[in-house]
Amino acid sequence: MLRKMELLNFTDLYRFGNPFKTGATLINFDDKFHENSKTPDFFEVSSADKKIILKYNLDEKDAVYGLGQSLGGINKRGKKYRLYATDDPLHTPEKESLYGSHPFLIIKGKNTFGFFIDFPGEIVLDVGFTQTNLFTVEVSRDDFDLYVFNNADVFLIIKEFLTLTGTPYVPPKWAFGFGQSRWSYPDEKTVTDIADNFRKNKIPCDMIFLDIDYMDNYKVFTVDKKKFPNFKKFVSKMKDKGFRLLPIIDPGVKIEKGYDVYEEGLKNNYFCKDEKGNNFTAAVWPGLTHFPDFTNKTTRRWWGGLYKRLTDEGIEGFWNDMNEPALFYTKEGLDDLKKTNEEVLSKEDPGFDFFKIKDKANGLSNKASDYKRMIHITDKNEKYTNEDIHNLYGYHMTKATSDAFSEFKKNQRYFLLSRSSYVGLHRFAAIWMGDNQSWWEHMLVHIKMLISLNMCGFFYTGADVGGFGCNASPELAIRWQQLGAFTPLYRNHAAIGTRNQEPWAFDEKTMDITRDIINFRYAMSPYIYSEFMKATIELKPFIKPIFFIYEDDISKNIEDQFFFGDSIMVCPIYTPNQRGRFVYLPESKWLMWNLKKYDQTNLKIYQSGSYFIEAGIDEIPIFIKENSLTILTEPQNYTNEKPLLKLKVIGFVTDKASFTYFEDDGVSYDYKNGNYASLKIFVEKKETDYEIFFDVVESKDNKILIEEIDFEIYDEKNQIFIKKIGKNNFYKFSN
Ligand code: MIG
Repeated sequence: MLRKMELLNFTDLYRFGNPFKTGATLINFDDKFHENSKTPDFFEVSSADKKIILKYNLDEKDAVYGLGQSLGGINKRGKKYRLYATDDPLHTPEKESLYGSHPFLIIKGKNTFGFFIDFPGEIVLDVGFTQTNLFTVEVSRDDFDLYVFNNADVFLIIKEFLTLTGTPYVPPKWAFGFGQSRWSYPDEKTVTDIADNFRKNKIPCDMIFLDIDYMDNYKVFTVDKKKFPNFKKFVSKMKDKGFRLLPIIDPGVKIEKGYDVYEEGLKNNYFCKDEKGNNFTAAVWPGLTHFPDFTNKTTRRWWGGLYKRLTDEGIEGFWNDMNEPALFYTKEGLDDLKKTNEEVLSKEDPGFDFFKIKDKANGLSNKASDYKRMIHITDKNEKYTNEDIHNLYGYHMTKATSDAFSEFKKNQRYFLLSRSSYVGLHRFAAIWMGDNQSWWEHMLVHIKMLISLNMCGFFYTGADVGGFGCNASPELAIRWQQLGAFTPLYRNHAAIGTRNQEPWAFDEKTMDITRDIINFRYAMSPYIYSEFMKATIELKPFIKPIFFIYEDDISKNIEDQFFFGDSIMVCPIYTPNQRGRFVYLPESKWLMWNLKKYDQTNLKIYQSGSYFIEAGIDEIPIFIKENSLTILTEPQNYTNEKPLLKLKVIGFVTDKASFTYFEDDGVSYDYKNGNYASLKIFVEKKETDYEIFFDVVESKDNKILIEEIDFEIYDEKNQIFIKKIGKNNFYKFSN
């Protein structure tokens, strides 16, 4: 059965059957349907044993954007995708699934429109892979909501999608600083050394991540007393030095008599069941575990409450890992392997038959038949197999975390990453991009995923800088640090057994260059924070591809340059042994900054066109857009070390430009009620010089603290206009 209704500004909702309520959208649309609609606009619909297939004929020139966390290009054409949350530790190009499911897409071309399929099970999309011009979407059940966004403007489509699904998550201000991670920094001594190395080497850093080895035997919500004899004291000591410690949390609860989390879960029936009604059991890091049934509200409340054990010790954020959920193996899987391969296993020398078993043994992880056996029981006592609602496990786990935070940390922002996600999670947490490798190819994947994720509401995101798996070379580490400086979540992370990749892990020169990069990141902090807040208020992605802004034929092809905020276009170098790269400069004129140090400006005007831009290993080409401004400040060891009193505005103004500097406490949600200050800076070109004026808006608790601004404004002839303006002048034109 298909029903239809119109909503918001230009959205049509088509309801197939009786969908599971995922929580992705904020509004409950149960009433106002027209009965029995015809088929949805744009798509041809067919069905085959409980599946629904949507078909769309692509025009030669159509581009398809979206799908958030997925491989392939920003233009998704020419590949197949399977939305089914998967812990895949090797992101090679042919892979179809990663950790999250974000079924939001935009087709731009002959017809331009967007659509979102709200469905928590498997969706397979063939975007012109099997047949060049045929786009098919196969939804594995005939119960789902299809939202069609009817508009020709991509930004309006995204805004409508975010109006429907919610405003993006805003982390505390310190989360825009740098974070150092490794699997693992397992004890006090190691963490202390890392922290001291940052301060000793004068490299800014705000966050240190604790991977699984901080726990006692991987028992979730425990801290190993031998490794951290007084955790609370240690957390507070680190905070005094300007470091937040961010522990990892896994969903699997170790089966161990006497372990209170296990005992509580058992007693209260909080765990997922198997088909026989026993607690579902699978192995992950702690060995055999049970999995909380997060679809259930009571379980979520219990789980969320457990984080309090760590927040009571001073912890202000977490990363929820393994929540696809990842399963190493189950007893049933092992038995099956033994039974069906008895012949091979009993042989003393299995010969080539060994390879058959090897593949099957690998197939024990994240096995479809195990997800089918894993049972959820909702608040309304409805039963679902995990397969039915697979893509919601991480979403619900992380919802449990964030709901708890909003209870015991009232009006306080928190840091929260989740590995698995679904649309809607972007309202209350962030995701990182999972287990990439120290491969140059994965830097390009990082750029593309960053853009696609921003389209889907995941504004605050990033990949493991330096690469997670494999060993990083010094050159790769530097280039990736440069790229990472222009991603909202800026975290260096590496897997166990790989080469260390902290800034000092290579050689003196690599460390010096890395220090300059991270210093630049901190110098940019007022720009980043102001632009990020603006993005969330306007519901417009913080990171944007250039073809969302420029409509020319060349821009459409450029997938390796992006806008960081509205004023800066970044052209990262992501291939080895390159001392430069080709860039395309659309439409207007540009001010190039071949960035070395935050306080060394050596800028040059470029006309629009294609160029090879030279860039040494310590340089990264960025371009300031014509008639726009950026702002910098002095870097600090960590966010809010000192009050921010001075700004420097660097601008390229041939007519007029403005920038809104945003200031609030950086930790509460007061900004939502207008409790923040902003300083709007205007620069206008006159005959011989520039006119500069301001608009100050202040609130009850937030005044503009800036005392002085240095202006460095360039005109089209590369002439520099310099001026210093003191606080008193800010108020001249303000109300
Ligand atoms: O099976 O906790 O993506 O960031 O370091 C691997 C160990 C489990 C996967 C995460 C990664 C983390 C790692 N985890």
